[in-house]
Amino acid sequence: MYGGGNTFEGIKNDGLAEEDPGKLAAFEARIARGEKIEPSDWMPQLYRKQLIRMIEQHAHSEIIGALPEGTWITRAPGFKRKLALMAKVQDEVGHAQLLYSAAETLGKTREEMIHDLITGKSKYSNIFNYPAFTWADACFISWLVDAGAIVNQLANAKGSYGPYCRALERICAEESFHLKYGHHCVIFLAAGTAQQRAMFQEAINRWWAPMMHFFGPSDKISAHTQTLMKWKVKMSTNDDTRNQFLDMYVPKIWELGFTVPDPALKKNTDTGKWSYTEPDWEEFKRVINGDGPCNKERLEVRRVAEERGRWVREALRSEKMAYVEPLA
Ligand code: BYC
Repeated sequence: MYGGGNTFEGIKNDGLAEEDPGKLAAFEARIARGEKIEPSDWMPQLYRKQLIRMIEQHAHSEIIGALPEGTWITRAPGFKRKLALMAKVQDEVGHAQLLYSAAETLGKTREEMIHDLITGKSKYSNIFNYPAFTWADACFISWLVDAGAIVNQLANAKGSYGPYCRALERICAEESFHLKYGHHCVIFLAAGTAQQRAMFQEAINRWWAPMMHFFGPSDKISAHTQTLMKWKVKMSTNDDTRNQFLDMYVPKIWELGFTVPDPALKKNTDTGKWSYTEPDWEEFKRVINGDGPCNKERLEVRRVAEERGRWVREALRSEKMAYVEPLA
């Protein structure tokens, strides 16, 4: 099992003994009936901490996830692609705002969350710590990383915490446009020259391992799955979500004539489950703990943005703002 990570000095999935047994039973009965838990409702401390950890990490992933694709806005091939990519990146940052607001309902301020991100205390998705070298890498993110995110988010939108579920519903609606955009970009490369096809194949080869890691460690070693599924925060285990992604997207990759860099990858028709080479969980741990190819660069961009934006935040908070005359 993982040590519990950096947030809250490591969340241990116990401590329920300190909760009022009657309140805990009533809370769990509500979840079993499929009711939504709202911010002012009673909830166990562990549920609150786990939700803050997960929603905050999700928000950070959106805001950091805007960076690898964002670097391609100025170099996107053609005006239409530039416009679409700019809108997509803007959406991703908007998703972070929705998620930060959902996490704030649980009592952690946005300032604390941003502080924990830029000081490396909080995690964010492994996959955004890899460089997008080519336009095909940006296309891989728009199609397949977004696809993976949708599989996860559609399931969790049916979960138990109202503000997170409502944010996920809105996010999924926008993500479905991103998916269409990403797929269109990939079809264009697939139907293009040998060089364009080779470029996308290289992108698959580079991104496959991080993509397999994206769904989280295997169920055998996942630290939080059991607790989160019991309380319907997570609606599918890491392995099941990974399997659903493989089921939906590997056939589409193969249909386009591309290959996946895993000789062991195949669907077992009797069980409906995919077999694959076990991902390298040591590499995953290194990357999520700050030692991936781009971790330092990604956090530095956010740190500088935070510093440069300080005057705007201060100006907005300033009392003088109240006296600005509206434009006629
Ligand atoms: N990356 O017990 P486990 C997007 C950590 S953005 C980094 O299985 P859990 C997009 C985990 O936090 C959407 N860390 O954890 C944006 C834990 O460490 P701590 C991204 C990971 O929570 C822009 C430890 O490993 N989606 O798509 O039960 C442009 C043990 O793991 C990862 C979300 O954020 C990872 N991949 O399950 C384009 C979804 N996986 O906290 C696209 C929301 C695990 O104890 N999150 N860890 O230190 C989730 O659904 C769940 O948190 C996870 C992990 C399935 C990711």
